[in-house]
Amino acid sequence: ASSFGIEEALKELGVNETNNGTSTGKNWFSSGEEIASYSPVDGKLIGKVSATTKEDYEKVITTATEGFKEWRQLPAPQRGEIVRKFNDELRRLKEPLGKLVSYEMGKSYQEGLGEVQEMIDICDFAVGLSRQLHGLTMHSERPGHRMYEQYHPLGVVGIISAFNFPVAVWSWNTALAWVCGDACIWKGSEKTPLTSVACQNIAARVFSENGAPEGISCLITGDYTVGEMMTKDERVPLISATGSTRMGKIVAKKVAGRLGKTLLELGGNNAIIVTPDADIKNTVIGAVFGAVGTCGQRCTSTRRLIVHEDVYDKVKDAIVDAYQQIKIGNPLDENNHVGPLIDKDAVKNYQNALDKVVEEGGNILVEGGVLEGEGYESGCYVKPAIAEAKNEFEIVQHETFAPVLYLLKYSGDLENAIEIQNGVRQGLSSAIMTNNLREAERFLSVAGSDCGIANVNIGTSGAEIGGAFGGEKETGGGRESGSDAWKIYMRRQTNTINYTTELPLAQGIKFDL
Ligand code: UN1
Repeated sequence: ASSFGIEEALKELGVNETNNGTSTGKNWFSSGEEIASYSPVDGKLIGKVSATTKEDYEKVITTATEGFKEWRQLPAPQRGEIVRKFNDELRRLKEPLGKLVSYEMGKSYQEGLGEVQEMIDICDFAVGLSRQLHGLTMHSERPGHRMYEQYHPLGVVGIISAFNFPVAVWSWNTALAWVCGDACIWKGSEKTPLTSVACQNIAARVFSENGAPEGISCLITGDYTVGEMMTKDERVPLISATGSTRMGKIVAKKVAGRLGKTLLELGGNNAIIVTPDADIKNTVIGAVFGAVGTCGQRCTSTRRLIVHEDVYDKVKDAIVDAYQQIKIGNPLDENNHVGPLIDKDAVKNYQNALDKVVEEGGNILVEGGVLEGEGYESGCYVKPAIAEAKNEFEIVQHETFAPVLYLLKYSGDLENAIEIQNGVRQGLSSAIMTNNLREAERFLSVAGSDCGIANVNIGTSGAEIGGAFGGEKETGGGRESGSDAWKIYMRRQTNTINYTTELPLAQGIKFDL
């Protein structure tokens, strides 16, 4: 891997033997057992981190809570200025960080860079936002009264993120939460601990150089038991969690039990509808990138292609043909389109899905399989596969985090396609390929897609940061990133001020003493 500059990248990012959870400023050390990070690219050990113990966590939450009290006093535009400086560092370190993402997670280097670009973009967004944390003013029903609302910082935000976007999802949350005046505690995935350490190093350096209080950016490391320390902790008013629906249900219950807030970003089962009026060339690009990009491990990955019978064979042939061009291999090599799955468990899930779809009566169109031999030593490289299937198959109803695409046929009216598209428990992303305005508008209408994201003539993945990101149903209902997603990181307060010498009651109530 050294030929791709990994060693240099690690060095530049300050990732070394002793990579421990820290808080901004002080160089703390987690003291729990060691977690080793192996690259799915070549199976080699990249480094180790220590897990956060209960005692470590207590230190982190206390410092974050104290730090918050100071941070919230800093005017929001000044907090924005520190985020701007953090972003300067991201721009400077884009290549090494993108490389580490690629090496530790396995996505292509291009996608690693793209992920860091999302961090840069959300920070830019947050800097502007730091001057736009607006509330409304209302007209009071009483004379001589003024009524308005304001947004105050919320407190300590707990962020639980997944391996597949090991850095961007953190920044979607932190960049906004920081300008909103919150302190953040991040538990990244135990499958990608070193990218977390790299990000935390950058944040810690920028925060302490700019005189920010200790504890505004904290990193805790370990498995779900470490996440639980936050979900059950009343000192953490908001938990933002990205991951499986199974995880989300556990987190939601725990946090709701103490009436805390959650922002949940869970599984998807995203489909593209291809109508008789679709542009086939663009459909192929959108569908293939959506299905095989990031080796099918985006929550927005295209899992289902719902194709009208009139164009079914044409679309099928074009997609199958495109799959023959896909190059699978070391994701740091820019000639390859698809890298490895994250680990061998993911490979098992992938194989299980392919077995299952055949068992249920599906027809394999593009054969899958685990690659072996030179360059594939990690055992995590698989062939993207396509199966003709039915929407009601259990495996099709399930999100398999792997490059398995299900081809589904519809006939007659678009309504039938929309019914199939909505006929799953998840509701994250969706798309339609059509040049027919009526079809496009019906897909976006109240009777159309039930997802949080609905696109026309682009695929299901690769959302821009400017929009609110998230989905309905079992996807969890949360929205993060752009639009007004910032509001969840603040508490809203309604203020009514009486500047008269009387005290009139609302609703005209008389109360004479
Ligand atoms: C995720 O997979 O958790 O829309 C996030 C996309 C990316 C983000 C995916 N911008 O595909």
